[in-house]
Amino acid sequence: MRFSFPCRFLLIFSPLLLAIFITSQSTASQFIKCRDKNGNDIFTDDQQQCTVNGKPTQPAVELASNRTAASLTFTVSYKDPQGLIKNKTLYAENIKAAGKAWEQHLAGSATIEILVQVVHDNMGRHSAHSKRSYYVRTIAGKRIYEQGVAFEIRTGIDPNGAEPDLIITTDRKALDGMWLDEEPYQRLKPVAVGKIDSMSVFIHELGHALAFSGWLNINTQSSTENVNYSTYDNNIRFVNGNPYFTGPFAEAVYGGSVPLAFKSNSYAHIGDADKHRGHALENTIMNGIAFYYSRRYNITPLDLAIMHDSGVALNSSSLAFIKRAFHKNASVTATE
Ligand SMILES: [Ca+2]
Ligand SMILES: [Zn+2]
Repeated sequence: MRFSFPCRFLLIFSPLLLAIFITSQSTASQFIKCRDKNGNDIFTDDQQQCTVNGKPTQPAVELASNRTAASLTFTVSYKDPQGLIKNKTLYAENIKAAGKAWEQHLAGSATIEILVQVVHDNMGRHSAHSKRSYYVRTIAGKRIYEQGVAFEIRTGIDPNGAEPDLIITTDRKALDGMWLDEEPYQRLKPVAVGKIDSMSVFIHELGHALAFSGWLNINTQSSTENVNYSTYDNNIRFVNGNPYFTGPFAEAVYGGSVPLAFKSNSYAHIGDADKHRGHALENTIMNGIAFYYSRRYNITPLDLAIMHDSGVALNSSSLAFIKRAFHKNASVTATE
């Protein structure tokens, strides 16, 4: 691992570093799976269809994931009026390769439409989110929503048709700071000095669209409306004002509640730069501590455990991979 600058400098002053760590949020749509008045399972954004005589019908049984290896197709389109992405074919190939990196851990099948938009604020920022999120259940008055990309993969349902499922946002400075891998499936070429590895960026960003996203206000420790929560939010507890991920698989891998970013980044990241430098958390693809120049990051069991706890459908071999990483004292009885 090599740094161009002392890492503290990078962390605080490099917009490229901060860039990847900022995530935008999906829309909490009102799509609901319910039973209609004839008792048929339907999937609708029309609340009336889920109401009989003014009372909500019973929610339908949730669709189970089959745990076999996922079969995913990714399409990439661009909104880049100034033509700042020079090699669109290679850029798309990198995004698809990042999708495949997740695919090997997932179960289900879907075609995911990705829109890359280049904005002109020049913040040196990559971000990504599912365009929509879908209702899954209500727990103790909290309405829980799943990221749209995870929903489509898990269920095979495509409720939003031609609309993009996943939005990646970038800008000129972010593009300049990224080294685009010419062989993204192999990931063997040396990453340019002073640049951030494209595959690490895209795998990280797709992780936000799959699970690492939500609507918590870190100060009030609840969602803005105090009603809508993501499946990720639903696993978060605060201790002395700091957010921790408390899903059973994540805790089993880490050996306790997993600290999330607080000061250095959005809480949709693992670890905080203030406290977890040099820590194992720093190696996760979803870490909020630092992405160092010229370094490749990979999906770790902790990243996957958080995905699993957030309801993303992982396949059997990925679950086995997580379990092999369980802390030696961990005992998990949570359902898979
Ligand atoms: Ca779709
Ligand atoms: Zn991020």
